[in-house]
Amino acid sequence: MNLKSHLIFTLYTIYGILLKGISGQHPLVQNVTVTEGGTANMTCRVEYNDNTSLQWSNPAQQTLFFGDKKALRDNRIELMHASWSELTISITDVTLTDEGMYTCSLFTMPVRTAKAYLTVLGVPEKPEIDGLTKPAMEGDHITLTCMTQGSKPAADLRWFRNEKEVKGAKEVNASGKTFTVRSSLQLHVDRNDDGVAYTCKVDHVALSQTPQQATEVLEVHYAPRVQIINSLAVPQEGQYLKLECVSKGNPSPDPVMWTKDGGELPDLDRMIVEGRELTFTSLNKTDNGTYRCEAGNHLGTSSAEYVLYVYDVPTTLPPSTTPPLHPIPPDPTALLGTHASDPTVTGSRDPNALGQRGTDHALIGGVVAVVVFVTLCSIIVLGRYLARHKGTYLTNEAKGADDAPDADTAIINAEGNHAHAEEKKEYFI
Ligand SMILES: *[C@@H]1O[C@H](CO)[C@@H](O)[C@H](O)[C@H]1NC(C)=O
Ligand SMILES: *[C@@H]1O[C@H](CO)[C@@H](O)[C@H](O)[C@H]1NC(C)=O
Ligand SMILES: *[C@@H]1O[C@H](CO)[C@@H](O)[C@H](O)[C@H]1NC(C)=O
Ligand SMILES: *[C@@H]1O[C@H](CO)[C@@H](O)[C@H](O)[C@H]1NC(C)=O
Ligand SMILES: *[C@@H]1O[C@H](CO)[C@@H](O)[C@H](O)[C@H]1NC(C)=O
Ligand SMILES: CC(=O)N[C@H]1CO[C@H](CO)[C@@H](O)[C@@H]1O
Repeated sequence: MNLKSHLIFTLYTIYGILLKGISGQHPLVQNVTVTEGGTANMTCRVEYNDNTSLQWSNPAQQTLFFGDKKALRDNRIELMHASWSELTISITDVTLTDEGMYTCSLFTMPVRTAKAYLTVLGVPEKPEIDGLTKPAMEGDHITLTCMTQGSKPAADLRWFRNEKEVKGAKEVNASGKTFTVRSSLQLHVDRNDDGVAYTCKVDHVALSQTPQQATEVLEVHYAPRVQIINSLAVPQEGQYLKLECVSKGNPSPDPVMWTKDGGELPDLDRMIVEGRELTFTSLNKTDNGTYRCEAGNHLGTSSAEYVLYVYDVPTTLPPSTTPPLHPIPPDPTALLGTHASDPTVTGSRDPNALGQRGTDHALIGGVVAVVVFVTLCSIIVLGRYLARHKGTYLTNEAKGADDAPDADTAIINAEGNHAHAEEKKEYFI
């Protein structure tokens, strides 16, 4: 090591000691955040100290502690640690008024200070939900309002409909140092809201573990809705049939009422009404008709109808060749059933139940009838069309006819194209 480098090294060492001395003689503090009611530890440190005293003072410039000596009479403020290098005090049961800039001073010449800001978080109060009418009526418009006071900074409110978050409208209102937060939720009440829980949760830094929340369960009153459930898809003579009148309403509907074709039930020996059920112990052809059940509460009455047609037991039937006048598409369950009549012609309201042998005749007859009917219609339509256009049809064939496979389609195409038809009229007349 030569002289020059030795000199530089020595200079750096002296410079370093000087720097350390200056910075070490400076108090160091940190900002503190504490929840209302909690304890705040205010620490002031100094790295190098020639036994100079440290002091903490509050935002009002009152001295709290001078070294280990208490200066302000306040039971909440205590000394935690006092040494030449550190002065720590604690403030218990912190209130919002304790918030502010605290100063640590080191009494050198001149005095050096450091400032620490004490932030006090306001804990939001338990939220309250307002605006609920109990019970609510179906169709009502109601506004639920959730409110929490005392939060600092302003809390966030979130709404949940049965655990699923829904959006509310938030409004923040400052009151003193804290905030009053409101969130409202507009509902158009419907029967699906009956029994639904609406929860308002408070989100806030001061509530990291246990969020505050309030829950209200909606009770919705609505008029009943009635439906009849039948135990047989294709009721046959002699069978047992149960009709159940399923009604849902709130308040729960009064006992249901059964009628047949607008009058009383005719045969109470075989037709047994028990609660919501009407049972036929043994169906008879005379039982066919329209059965109606009615249920109501103070909000209204509703009814449902069931048309019963009692089919013959298939094997005992003479064959029938009369095709149905208005065939009704078969109940899908009828296809799965084992009963013998053809499901394509036997609807649940079809008054002409057919035996196995009658089916073939009916099918053939039906096909022939359809073919004849279609042919007749074609002729009539074609005839009318030709007559209207007085023979000019041959020279001005309808556009739609060009690519049609047959006359029927051609007519349908041409008829379906009204604009063309109008054009043609102008030409021909
Ligand atoms: C304050 O300091 C004391 C003693 O060091 C410690 O027990 C306590 O947990 C501290 N409180 C906070 C809020 O830091
Ligand atoms: C600080 O004070 C203590 C006694 O309280 C004394 O022993 C010590 O030498 C002093 N230090 C300085 C650097 O003055
Ligand atoms: C302490 O808080 C004050 C006031 O809020 C702020 O100006 C300062 O930057 C903060 N200091 C630190 C180290 O966070
Ligand atoms: C605070 O709330 C009151 C009603 O509670 C309202 O009249 C007032 O306008 C609100 N103030 C602000 C600043 O929103
Ligand atoms: C159906 O009722 C009529 C008249 O009540 C009765 O004569 C007939 O035997 C009954 N049929 C069956 C299958 O019970
Ligand atoms: C009461 C009622 O609707 N009776 C009908 C039962 O079915 C026959 C046809 O088989 C009808 O003629 C009845 O009117």
